[in-house]
Amino acid sequence: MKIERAVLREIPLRLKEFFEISSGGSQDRRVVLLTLEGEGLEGWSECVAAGDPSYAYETADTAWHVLTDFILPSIIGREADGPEDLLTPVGWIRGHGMAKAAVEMAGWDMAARADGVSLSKKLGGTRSSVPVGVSVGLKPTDEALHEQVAGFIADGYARVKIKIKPGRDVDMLAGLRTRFPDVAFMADANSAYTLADAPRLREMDALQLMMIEQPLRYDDFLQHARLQELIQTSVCLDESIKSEGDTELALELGSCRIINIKPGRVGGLGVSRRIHDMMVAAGLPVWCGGMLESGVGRAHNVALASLPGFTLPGDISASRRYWEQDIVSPEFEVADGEMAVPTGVGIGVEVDVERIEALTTRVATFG
Ligand code: OSB
Ligand code: MG
Repeated sequence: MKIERAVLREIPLRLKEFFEISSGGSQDRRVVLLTLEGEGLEGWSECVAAGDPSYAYETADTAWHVLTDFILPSIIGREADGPEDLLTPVGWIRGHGMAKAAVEMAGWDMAARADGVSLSKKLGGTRSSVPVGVSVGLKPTDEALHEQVAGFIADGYARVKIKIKPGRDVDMLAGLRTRFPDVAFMADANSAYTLADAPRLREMDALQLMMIEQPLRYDDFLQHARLQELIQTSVCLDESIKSEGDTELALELGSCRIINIKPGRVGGLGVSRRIHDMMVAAGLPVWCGGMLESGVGRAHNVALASLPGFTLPGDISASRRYWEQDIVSPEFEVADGEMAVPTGVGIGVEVDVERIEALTTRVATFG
């Protein structure tokens, strides 16, 4: 495959409501979209870096910088072996996986279109619909939380993830468990605890949570392994897993029993698939996380989640959970806890280019 032209755009997209997690929050998303063109084909992707470095060190601005100053100028006009090989000329760049993933993922969309197949099929997906859950941000009161959770249960989500932090944890979760005895709940701490909190985290064992996600430091493996020995609830790693090497380390140490795979966080769909394969070989489940994506990033996530090892519901919610109006059509919907995997070529949804152009706050073109 050969990239003849690349267009990077940023658009503001306002979430329906403020989304708060222990490490920060946002309502106004800065969505960075990449279009690659070549050989009569195009490919779309979304860079998932947030506006601030609270979840990861990358931001919309660092990704813009690394993409426009280093990556995009280096990949134009070269014959590449496939999506992952697109990044070979910039193999010297350390980190910046979200910026790199944008290129690789647009490359996968292009490669699927070149073959005339869906991205799901191109990746080896085996499911025509995937189980999906919803992630609920921190709320100031239990009343507000219960009301939102009740709404999502009515929408049919297969599990509900609750953001927690010290002071909004065991009692809050116990209240939910009492009110909704049969709902599949899990908790996500976004690194809000230390190993000294193990006794508190162990109290959650009584609440039948599917897992607790990233309780300890964003870059820690050893302490997570120690915690996993002290609690019954499965630990799931999110922030800590940025590569295959991290996965190997987590498996070797026993830092978790589940991994939340986000293609942006690990540097692309190729790495995502290999982490999936490693986990399947270890007999452990994975699921696809989310970064409050627009429909473009969501399409990639749904395709990835159609691989056989993604047995747990993903953070892949309906477009209308996030946006008044998505930038793809048809919008993504949830029915009976499942989301249909698009069957059209490539990402399988139509990108609303006109609306994107009208919203664009900055653009950079290469080639
Ligand atoms: O920790 O999984 C997380 C959103 C932004 C940053 C980090 C996380 C999240 C979510 C939302 O939990 C998942 C989604 O619905 O996209
Ligand atoms: Mg998380």
